[in-house]
Amino acid sequence: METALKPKHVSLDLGKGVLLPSTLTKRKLKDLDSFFADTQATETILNSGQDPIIYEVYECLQPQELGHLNFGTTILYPGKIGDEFYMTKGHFHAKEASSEVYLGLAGKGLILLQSRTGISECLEMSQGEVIYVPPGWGHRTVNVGAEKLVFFFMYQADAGHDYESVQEQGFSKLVVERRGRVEVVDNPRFAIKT
Ligand code: S6P
Ligand code: ZN
Repeated sequence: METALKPKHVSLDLGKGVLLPSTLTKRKLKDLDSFFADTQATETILNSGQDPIIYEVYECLQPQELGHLNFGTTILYPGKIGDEFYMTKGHFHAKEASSEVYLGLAGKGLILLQSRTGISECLEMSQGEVIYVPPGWGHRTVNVGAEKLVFFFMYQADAGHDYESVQEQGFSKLVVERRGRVEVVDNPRFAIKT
């Protein structure tokens, strides 16, 4: 067995979700402009000169090889674009056989899960909730609360990310606010490709 990679130690602020040392990626609205259903609302915000941060990802990345695990945290800000809550882009893992674990640390959220054939699930994410994402399920997290949604994740380092299939038509469900309530509704833009 190869032992060239030394064990690592990083520190996690459980409340804030800040993981150090790590690689930080910030996703702003401009990075997600074709992901929110209300493209008009997105355009209006961007044209007004604003580009709000939607989420931040702190990652401890290993070599992209079988046997290693990537892990980190995501901090998803509260807010809406039109009536749709702030969310991550969402992805399938390029290596279909790979899985992932999420652990809620703070805030109130949902995780949308979807198979390639369009079967969908929606699970709650909050402090102490552990979600197992089995192989083959696309996943997107949504902040439905007023505070930051913070969660920890861990997945196979060779999993890869497929964003293209999600970017084109989104997930089959949208998480929106209607009459002051959180609702999970059908995405009119979505159709299973045959
Ligand atoms: C990676 C894992 C998370 C997400 C992060 C941002 O497999 O699921 O680290 O990357 O929550 O979401 P997204 O969809 O922009 O990668
Ligand atoms: Zn993932």
